Amino acid sequence: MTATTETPTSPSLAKVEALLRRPLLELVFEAASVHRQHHDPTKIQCSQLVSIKTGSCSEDCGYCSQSAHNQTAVEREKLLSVPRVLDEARKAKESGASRFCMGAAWRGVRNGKEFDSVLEMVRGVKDLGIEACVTLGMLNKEQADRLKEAGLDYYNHNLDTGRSHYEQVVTTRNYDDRLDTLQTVRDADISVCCGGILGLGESISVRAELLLQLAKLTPQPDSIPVNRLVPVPGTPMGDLEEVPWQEWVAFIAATRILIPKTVIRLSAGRQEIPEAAQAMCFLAGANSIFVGDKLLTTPNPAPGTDAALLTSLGLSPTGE
Ligand code: SAM
Ligand code: DTB
Ligand code: SF4
Repeated sequence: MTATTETPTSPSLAKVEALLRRPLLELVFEAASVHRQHHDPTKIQCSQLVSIKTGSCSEDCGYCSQSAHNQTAVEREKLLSVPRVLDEARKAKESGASRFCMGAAWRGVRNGKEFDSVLEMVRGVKDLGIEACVTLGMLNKEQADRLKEAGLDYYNHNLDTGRSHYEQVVTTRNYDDRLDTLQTVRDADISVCCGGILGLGESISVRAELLLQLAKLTPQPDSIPVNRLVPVPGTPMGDLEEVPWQEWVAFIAATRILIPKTVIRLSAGRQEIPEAAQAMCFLAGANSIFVGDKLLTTPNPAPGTDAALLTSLGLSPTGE
């Protein structure tokens, strides 16, 4: 094989873009077939999020309610206490979540009391018998090793968009910073959760770049959250045009075809699309959601509404 030979995991950018532009139902049909070869199509993995440290982040991400560069209604809060977080984790487990994800509005991890508390939170979540995930920004090898030692299962660190569009979204870090952190996480033998956001003013070609980048990560991400921008007043991206749900479905379907084994999370933005559109996302290969009525700072569908939706579609949470 030559270096230019295509493999199922490294098509050309043009091929990925063509996939995203295929007639939607054709694309979904193929994705649904691939999905069934690798996953139980009746199961949905449910993760619950909590913001353990909210607001006043030094990064300038144009979509984010928590950046100190953006004037939003989000009030800054210091790191939540360990007992408070573990109480939330207990409730999440009781309501059926199999993973508890803790997010901090940090540029990166700094050694000290706060990181020690996060390690204690990870240990506490693991003691409850559910999976633990954190998203803390950049981190170094020693910090990744300490998280692994505490029992961390997943580290979430998103690429957000294609490389060529990155500077339009954030300027206080670059794409390679993100890739370096992902490598550090992988080297520590922690599962990688890495995805992006649709609706940051990107073209279909930029979406293809993101997807190709995700497909090229070695190994491919264990989990891929696909967010649809939740527009936040006071952010530079707060009044961008909404992404039609059909494009969310197409991105999920193309992800399923190119990265067959990953778990695809229908993430932020679910509340804003019709339930029938969510059903199509599940058909196209999405097999994970965030549950609980709040994401980090923005609303998510109510637990009762989600439970009814899953039941009506013949889906059930993994572990049931
Ligand atoms: N500070 C850490 C970082 O950026 O990696 C962790 C927290 S950050 C809020 C986690 C992810 O949430 C971001 O990478 C982004 O993909 C997603 N996110 C943040 N604000 C969003 C919004 N308004 N709509 C959709 N996704 C959003
Ligand atoms: C991810 O990809 N989506 C989650 C999680 N990883 C941390 C965050 C969504 C945030 C949505 C905006 C908010 O609630 O502030
Ligand atoms: Fe900070 Fe993360 Fe928000 Fe960017 S996305 S401003 S790094 S909290």
